[in-house]
Amino acid sequence: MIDFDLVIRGGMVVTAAETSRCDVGIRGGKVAALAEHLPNGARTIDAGGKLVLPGGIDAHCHLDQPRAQGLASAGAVMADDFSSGTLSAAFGGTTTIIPFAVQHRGGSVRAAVADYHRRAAGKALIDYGFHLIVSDPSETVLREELPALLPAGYASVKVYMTYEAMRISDRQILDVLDTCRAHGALTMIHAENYECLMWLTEKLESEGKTTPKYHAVSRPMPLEREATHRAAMLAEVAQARLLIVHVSGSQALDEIRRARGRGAAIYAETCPQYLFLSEADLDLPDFEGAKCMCSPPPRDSANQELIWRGIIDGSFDIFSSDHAPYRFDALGKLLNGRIAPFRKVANGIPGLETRAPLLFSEGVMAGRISLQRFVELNSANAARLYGLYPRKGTIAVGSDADIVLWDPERKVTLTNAMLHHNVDYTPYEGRVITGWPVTVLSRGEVVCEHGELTARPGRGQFLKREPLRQGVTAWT
Ligand code: DUC
Ligand code: ZN
Ligand code: ZN
Repeated sequence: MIDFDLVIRGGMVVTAAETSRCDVGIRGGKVAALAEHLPNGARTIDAGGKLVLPGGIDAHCHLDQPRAQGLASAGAVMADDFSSGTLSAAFGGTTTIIPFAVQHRGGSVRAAVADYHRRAAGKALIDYGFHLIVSDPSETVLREELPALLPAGYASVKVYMTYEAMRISDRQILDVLDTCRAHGALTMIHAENYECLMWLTEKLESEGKTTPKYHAVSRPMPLEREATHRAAMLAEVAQARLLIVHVSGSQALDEIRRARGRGAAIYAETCPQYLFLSEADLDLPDFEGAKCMCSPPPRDSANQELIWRGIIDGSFDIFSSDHAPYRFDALGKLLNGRIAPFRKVANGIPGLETRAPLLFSEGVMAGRISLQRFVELNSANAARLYGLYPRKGTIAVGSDADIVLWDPERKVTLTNAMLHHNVDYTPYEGRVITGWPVTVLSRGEVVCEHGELTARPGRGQFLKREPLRQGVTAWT
């Protein structure tokens, strides 16, 4: 007879493959048994009426990145570190995060990784990995640092086509793609045409059009479309896999579909802001529009519908928050005052805790997507693409017991007061959603339950992520 530390009894267990009513037995932090009826464990949780889901994976979020100019932050301070960020993620049903270790120009990637380990250690409540942001792909980075880091647990690299201090040239993107391909790592790209958006920004400024709503005007869909097309072309030339992050609308998605039609291994991510916010939100009075400023910007309702279509039809692989925690205060969005031109306002919105509940409510409960598709987008695909599967992203014997008991009927009015991040607003204030994570387990330990923190902050572990097997270049 197996002794279980914990048994989850009588819930509806959902994975990306199937839904079945069964008990889950947990031992040593791992799923040890799945069966119609298991004996009680040291503790037994009644999951009657609940969904038993794999913990969410937020594969794109920013935490504790230092202040710097020429970035999305425009010099503002990030309000969330690994304590508040992982607390907030957990209360929203997310049990793994993959934020970034950022190489600044002239700096070393290895040193950036060491720095972010220090930032996370002793603070994270849940498990975490790091993507590498490469802003300076020097010979040392390409020939020494990345070849050492990519196989050592950091199997993904993000590059930028925009932001003065981050962007790299097409030729440099090819170098990164080629290096990632050689080591089975995935390249991620921020696709917006920098020259074009700067030209538009300067033109708008010369006309005195500088309020937050013009942020969207300065970054229209065609410049995201062009950059997406160019990024896909570069991946085809390098014969490498590429993930386009934060896709905001139909024209970029069309480019991705076209590239896939040619056989290119292009993956796509979108975020809640492109489903639930629009450019009209940037025009809120009293500079409140700055709260919804992110890049690429939210689009119109027609694009929201087309992003939903991509969620429904399988075009999107990943659903992330792009959590970028800037408060609506003098160190955050208001760093340069309430009359600051949009280019001096930090880009990004908070969303670690609301990401999965929003997708569940408006996706599953609104009848747009199945539970299987929800699990794919919420966790399984991120685990597969970023080298964590099947340790994370599913409920199977041998997997980490990262499990969320989800009440599908619970009605919740989102307010910033109920959230656990350190940002002083949520763009979703007052939105009523259906379904909420009530009990969250990380490696078999209940970390929060019915709104209470039940585990020790700092227990989160660094996750070494596996590169893709050599020779496998296409779809997972
Ligand atoms: N855009 C980014 O590229 N990063 C962080 C937030 C944002 O809006
Ligand atoms: Zn980005
Ligand atoms: Zn981002």
